[in-house]
Formats: sequence, C-alpha cells, structure tokens
Amino acid sequence: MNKFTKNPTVLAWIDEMKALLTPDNVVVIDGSEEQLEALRAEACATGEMIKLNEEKLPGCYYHRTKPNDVARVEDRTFICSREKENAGPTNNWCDPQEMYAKLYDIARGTYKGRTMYIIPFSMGPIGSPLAKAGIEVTDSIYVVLNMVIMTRVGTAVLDVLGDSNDWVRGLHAKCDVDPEKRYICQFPEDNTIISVNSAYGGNVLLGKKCFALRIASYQGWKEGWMAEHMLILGLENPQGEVTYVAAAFPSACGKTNLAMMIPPAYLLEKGYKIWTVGDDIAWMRIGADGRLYAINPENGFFGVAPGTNEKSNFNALASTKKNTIFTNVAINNDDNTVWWEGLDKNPPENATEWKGNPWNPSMFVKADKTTYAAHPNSRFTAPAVNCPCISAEFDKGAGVPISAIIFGGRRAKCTPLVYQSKDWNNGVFVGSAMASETTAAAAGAVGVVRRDPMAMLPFCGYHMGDYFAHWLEMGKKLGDKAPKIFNVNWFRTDDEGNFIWPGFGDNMRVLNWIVDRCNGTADAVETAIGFVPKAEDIDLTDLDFDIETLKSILAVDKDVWAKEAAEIEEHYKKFGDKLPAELRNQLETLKAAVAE
Ligand code: OXD
Ligand code: MN
Repeated sequence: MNKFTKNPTVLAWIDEMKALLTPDNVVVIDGSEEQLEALRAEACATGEMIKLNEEKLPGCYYHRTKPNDVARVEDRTFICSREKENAGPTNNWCDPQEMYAKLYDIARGTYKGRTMYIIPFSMGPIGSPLAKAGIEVTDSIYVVLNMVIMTRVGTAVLDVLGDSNDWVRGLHAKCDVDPEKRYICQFPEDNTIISVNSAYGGNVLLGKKCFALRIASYQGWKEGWMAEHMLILGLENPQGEVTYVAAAFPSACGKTNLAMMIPPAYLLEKGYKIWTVGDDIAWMRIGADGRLYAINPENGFFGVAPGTNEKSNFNALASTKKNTIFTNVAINNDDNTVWWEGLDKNPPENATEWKGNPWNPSMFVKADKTTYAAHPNSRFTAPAVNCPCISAEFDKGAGVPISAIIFGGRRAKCTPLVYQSKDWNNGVFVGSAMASETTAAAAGAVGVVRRDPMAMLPFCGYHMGDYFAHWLEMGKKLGDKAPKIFNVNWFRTDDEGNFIWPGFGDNMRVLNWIVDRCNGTADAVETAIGFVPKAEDIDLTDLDFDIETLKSILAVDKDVWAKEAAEIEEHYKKFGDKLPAELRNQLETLKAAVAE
C-alpha cells in the first residue's frame, strides 16, 4: 500500500484497522477500471461472483448470499450514542465503549489470510457542497464492486477531503456470517459504523442506510440540514419547466416506481416528462436563495427485483441491462441470464434458484415463498446513469430546489388519495403520524397499522422527538420558501379488498395537481385534515374511472379520523416529553376538527 493520502486522521484509523484485523494484503480502491476488472476476474475465479451472458447482459454479474443473510436486520442494528436517551425509544441502544469492545473482539484477526480493501467514497457528487466523504474497509470484493456502483469511489475523494476530519469511518468484516454475532452499529458522535457477520447489501454497503441515513440524519440535526428516506423526481411540463418533489414512503409502497414513472400516453403526447434524481435517499440543505435544495447522495439503485417488469417499472428494468450486479435472483441456465418472479410470464425451464439448487416452474407454489426461484428480497445494483429518465441534474453538485414534499403509505380506508397539509408544521404532524398497513403479501396479520414517521423508523440516528423538533426548526428557517407538504395514498380498497385507484403511471394525474397547488393554479377544498382536491381538478382523460369513485377516495370520514387521532395519540406517548409541544397542539386541533 503506497501512502495514498496525507490526511493524518485517515492514516491513523487505517493503521488501527490493520492492527485489529491483521490482513495479509492491503489494497486501496483507486477507482480505475483496470483495478476493478482484475477484482471482477478474481471474484469469478473464487466463485464469489458469476459472470452473466456478455451479449445479453454486458458487464453484469451474479452473486448469492448465505440463506441466513438476505435482508437488513433491524433487531441487530444499534445506535451507540453516549447517552441512551439520545438514541430514543425507536432504536436499539448500547453503550459505545461496550459495543466497540464487543465488535473488536468479533472482528479481531478475521482478515488473516485475506485482503483488506480500503474504499474511499463520496456520498454525493465529489466536491459538491452537499456531499460528504467516507472510507469503508472490507474483506469482500462483492462489497467493493457494489460500493463502486452505489457511490462515487476513488482517490479523488481523498484529494477533495484534504486534511479534514469530516469523514465517516466504516468497518465491515464478513467474519463467519454468523447470525448470532451479526451487528450493524452506528456511533453517531464518532462518525463511525461497524458491521460484522453479514454480507447482505443493506447491512454492508455502509454508504447507504448506515451513513446516508443513520449517521447523516444525526449530522443534519447538528449542522442544520436534513437526510431523508426520500425519492427525488423532476416533473417537466410542456413549457419545459421542471418542478422537483421529494417523497417519503415506507418500504414496499412504490418509491422506485414513482421516481421512474412513465406518464399516461395523453400526457406524454402533450410533452410531460418525469426525470429521476433519486429513488431512496435525499440530502437537503437551504440554499443561498433560501429554498430547500436536494441531492441524491447515491450513484446507483439497490432495487428489489421481484415484481420489476416492463410494465411496472420500464426504466428500472432498463437500468439493469448492463454493468449491474444481481443478488439472490435465479439464473436461467439455458442462456446464463437472470429471472425473478414477476419479470415475465416465461419462467425458465432450466434454472438455478437463489440458494443454488436446480429449479423449474413445476416447483412453484404461489402461496409458498420458499418455492420461489428468486428470494423475495433479491436485488439489482444498477448504475444510475443507466436509467433512461435520469435527470440532467443528477450529477450536478448544486442539488435541485424542492417545491413539494410528499408523504404516503398504504391505508385501505382512512387516508384520501391526496391532500395538502395546512402549512409546514401541520405537514410535519402528517409525517410524524405516517403509517402503513400490512398486506396479505407479508407475513403476519393483515391490516395492522405500523407507524413509520417520515419512513425513517429504522433509519433515524437519534431521538425521534428531537428529529421532529429539527423538522419544525427547518420550517422556521425556510419560512415562506418552505416546500408545500402533501400526503398520498394509492392504496384505498373497495369492500372486496381490491385497489380502487389504478396507480403506477396514473399517479402522474395526482402529481400534476400537487405541482399546480405549488404554482397556485389549482383549487382545493378545506377539510378537517387539510386541503383535498376538487374531484374535477384531477384529470381523468383517457381513464376508465368515474368521478363518483374519485370522490369516494377523496372523502374524509370524520369518524374514521377520530379513531386515527386516538391512535396517533397512543403513538405519540412513546416520545414522552421529547415530543414537541407544537405536534401535541396539532393533534389537539385535529381532534377538535373531527369532533365537530
Ligand atoms: C430499504 C431499502 O429497505 O431501500 O428501505 O432497501
Ligand atoms: Mn429504502
């Protein structure tokens, strides 16, 4: 290893890591294609990765994780702040000194006989005033190659960092992939992440959830900005004006689909377009003009494969056609390509399923997920530049000005298709009470409401009461330049449980109303919960959907909302006296309005 930087804090930490992990070799990932190509070849030689059909999927690789290591592990994820109180009621907590000792004991000496890869990476375009640097050390080539897609990697990051100590330390050690010793730990006060005994993306690509949400949300609180679990999209109108919105939905509510949506034909013909800036994470800061500017700190998409197809998300599928890593999907042995449930109606006759066993369609039983060819949480890691609708602003460091923030979830009855909060503080109240109902597709009871404030429940790196207060504070700073806050619900069902609203591209009709509200050109009706569209203001052109049905899913039922308010009151109890008084006032206002 040559001296790859003069930064004293980086060099000291690397020395510490080498002494702890005792690797045989040390390799700094410089970002060059030559180095990456050699690593791909090595991973294929050892069986860690499989090269896919070069003609049909150029530059694409396949990887399988251990069957016990297929998803994020919230019960083994810790926020190790010095004071327990600062992790709050929604996070697991452990004393940092105790946790460092435990994790160092687990990781000590585990790189023996292996190579330590040092990955300098930037979250956000290198050099952007909104970006931040990190260094991850890992003993996995799979992690290196995924980080190269998901972040901006290379020694250029260190040139920009200079001698600064403002960088995040990330230690990943695969160890024995033992679920009993698996820990994903954030030390927000030390800018440090340690992940041991996993090799699954969400646990080991430390730039993503660990840094860009858990550590960065804490940094944002301390430094006056926001790190949010939000997609960012630009909606272009026929005049060529682009309005940017950010949206937070819990998992399995269609963030990637909305971010890459294709508008209905009649709107495309008129010249409407959607541009994707990001599908999962937004970092937002107040710009010189007082508006809120957002960047997507990532450089790729770590998307769920099952259900992704030409109809559900054409642009996501197109993004996976080259230079992509597929994890835990199925391999079609006839042509060495990939397949997953919901890709098309032609499952391969001669496949290898995600655990590595032979598979054919006769083995598939719909009700039994263990018979599926692809794991339900199988993933693609695809470069953002592959996306046909990637925004021209994606790679620019300045960020895009956000006009609207949208919250949402899966609610069968309660929440209307769309409504606008009365103002910023009321919008923070809406986000703090955000919830989604479990569906028949997931294990466990159907229709159970899980509160997931701002979709940040597993990702907020500090006390959620303080997080709500930070949102309110940002609103004060933004004043009348604050984005408008909306809530959407694509998932209202009829009495048989069928979805009423068609969703997907037709959600553009709702986005257009939102943009018109931001521009002051659409009307609304004031209700107990906020501003709901007049039914005739949602454009139903070319859609077989009658206005009475639309009215039914725009309706606000005060009895249902009285029950909702009672549930929010219950949800608020866990934040104790850290719940901002303003949110309690908002709840009281709602209770009074629905009781009228
Ligand atoms: C998630 C993800 O779990 O983006 O939210 O992978
Ligand atoms: Mn996510």
